[in-house]
Amino acid sequence: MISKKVPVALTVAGSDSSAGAGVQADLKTFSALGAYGVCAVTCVVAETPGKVSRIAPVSADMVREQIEVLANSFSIAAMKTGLLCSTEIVSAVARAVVDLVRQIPLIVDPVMISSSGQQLLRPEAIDAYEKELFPLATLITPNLDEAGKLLGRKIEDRQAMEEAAGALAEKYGVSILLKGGHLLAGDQAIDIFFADGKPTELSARFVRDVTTHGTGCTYSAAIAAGLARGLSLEDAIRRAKDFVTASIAQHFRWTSQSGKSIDALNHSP
Ligand code: PXL
Repeated sequence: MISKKVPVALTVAGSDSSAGAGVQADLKTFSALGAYGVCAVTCVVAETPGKVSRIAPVSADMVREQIEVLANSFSIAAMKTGLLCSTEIVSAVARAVVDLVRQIPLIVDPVMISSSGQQLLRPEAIDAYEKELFPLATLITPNLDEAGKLLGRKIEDRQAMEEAAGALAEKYGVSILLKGGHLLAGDQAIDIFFADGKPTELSARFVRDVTTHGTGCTYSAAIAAGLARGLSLEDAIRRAKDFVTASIAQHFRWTSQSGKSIDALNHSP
């Protein structure tokens, strides 16, 4: 037995059958970064990289019970949410974590659409996010599409990113990590971390010609792992960005039955 106390991190997210995103990505990331991962599954997604076939939600009561039994037993050091699927599940998660967030940091990754363009979150659930879950978050990690949806405008350049991150931080009263991803031109993947009234730019080499999914899941899980290990929020974000960049750069690649290429993140880069 290893007597060292390993911090426990909780993910509340969907199951991705192809294991690049969702709880599978989160648990692998937690392990790679020295945290013991536990999970509450919100929905089961039948998919392969690039194609979501079907999404089946778990009952909101079952989601609540998973969180409750875990929180009653483990000493959870950090938690994150990923795909929450429906209004009922967003509300159930908010109710289940409302007392926990007094002591445990919560990263909310507001997953709405898959990288392949498939709607993952029911659009009417955005309201419950805004009213019930965002106020409980330590950090919200939208990509440009999600931030655009929350603000009702397109975010098309670096300046607009900074303004959007500030507007979201003001609107929800929490820190924001706005992920620029591939949408900005150039050879850098730029994110804006907006906290305490000021923006900080994080940049990493943009890895080209890789079509992986689950980078957002992996990023927020890596941040949660860093917080679980006692890092400050900014240090956790910086290390998480390095981890995601390495996971993409060292991706796996196979050829599918139909001759197409399949890429997946490497969660142990
Ligand atoms: O990458 C977004 C995402 C999040 N969570 C689950 C998913 C996906 C993408 O397909 O399946 C469970």
